[in-house]
Amino acid sequence: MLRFLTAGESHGKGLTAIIEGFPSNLKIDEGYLNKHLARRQMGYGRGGRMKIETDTAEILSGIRFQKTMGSPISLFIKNSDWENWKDEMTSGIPKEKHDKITIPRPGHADLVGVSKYDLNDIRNSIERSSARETAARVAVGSIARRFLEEFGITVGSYVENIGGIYSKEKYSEKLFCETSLEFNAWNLSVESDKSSVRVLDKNHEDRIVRKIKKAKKEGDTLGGTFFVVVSGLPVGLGSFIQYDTKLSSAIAHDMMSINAVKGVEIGTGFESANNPGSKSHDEIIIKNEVITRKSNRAGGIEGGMSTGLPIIVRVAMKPIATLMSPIGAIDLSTMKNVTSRRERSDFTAVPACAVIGESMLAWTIAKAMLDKFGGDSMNEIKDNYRSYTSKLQKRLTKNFRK
Ligand code: EPS
Repeated sequence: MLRFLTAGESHGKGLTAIIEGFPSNLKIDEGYLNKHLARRQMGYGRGGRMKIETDTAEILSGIRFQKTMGSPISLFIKNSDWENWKDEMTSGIPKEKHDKITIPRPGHADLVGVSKYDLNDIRNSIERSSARETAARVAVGSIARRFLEEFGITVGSYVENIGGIYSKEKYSEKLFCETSLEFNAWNLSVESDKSSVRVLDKNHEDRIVRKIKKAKKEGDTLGGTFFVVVSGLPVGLGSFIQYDTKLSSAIAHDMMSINAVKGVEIGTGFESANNPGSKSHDEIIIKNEVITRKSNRAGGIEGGMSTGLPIIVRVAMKPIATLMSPIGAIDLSTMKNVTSRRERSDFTAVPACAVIGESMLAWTIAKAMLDKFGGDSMNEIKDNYRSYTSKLQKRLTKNFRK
């Protein structure tokens, strides 16, 4: 069983992750993790924190001579900002007296957090609920991504809209027509990595940057939507047997676990709810002697299982809850109406969220791969994978021959 835990506060010493269940002999090094950590830090519209941090993962255990050993992998990402927070965040007794935070930000974990955990300072709720934790997830997801590469499976993303600004090009329509087995999802990221807001065309980028500049001036924040795609999959990851074995439920679960994510859609999801069946489903065809589909509106999932075509996930992120022009809240120390507190934050983090989405999708798929082809070493898993995939269509033909 593949699993991970993270620990760490936004302004504490750093973030830790422990991952268990990866097979032995997977090639990986810190450089690979750091490349993806740097991608998470990019994006026009981020706040001051990203200028302080250069996220790098230190491998503490589980990897020797750039190969996994099968033992738990532990990682550490230092918070450079800790230097400025040593007293405020000490686990001991602080030297100075600190003011408590008493005004919760609407839309953040502040109010429910202090209520639930019986806390007397909102700082204690802010720290762990901060999206800083997603740096650890990207490091974890990068190991999953490296594992998937061994099977020709790649993950990529691009931003569809920020603050309601969409491209004039209909990239998603092209995606839903994409049925080539050679399609490589990472190429989406090769393109979107070139853009300061992870979009696929310059005109779109310019319009979004203008919109973010306006939001900054007004002290406001912006959300948006992005696509995460994974390609090169075998047929039959996940299963239709139980509610919690469907790959689609695992994807929705893992995507919804990302801070500020409020919606997830697979394939043409909500649009298909408006269309008749004849315009929603993908005709089954045989192309170059291989069973495939004429289109991919299902977004690579039928019956909760992978069809082998790219899995297409669309994710909605709400605007960041910390506003420079605050909205109404209450002060818990007086129980009076006030405007909410300012705290350093991002104006938009949709581009970063797309990279986090890639990392979580890589994790979901790696887990499903290990469920299906599980073994203790890479060689064992590769043998299982080859034995299943090489005979799949032959078995189908034999089973149904009249
Ligand atoms: C983040 C670090 C945080 C925020 C952001 C994400 O740093 P700080 O709170 O010191 O500015 O920039 O977190 C949030 C938007 C949030 O609401 O918690 C990071 O490393 O991604």
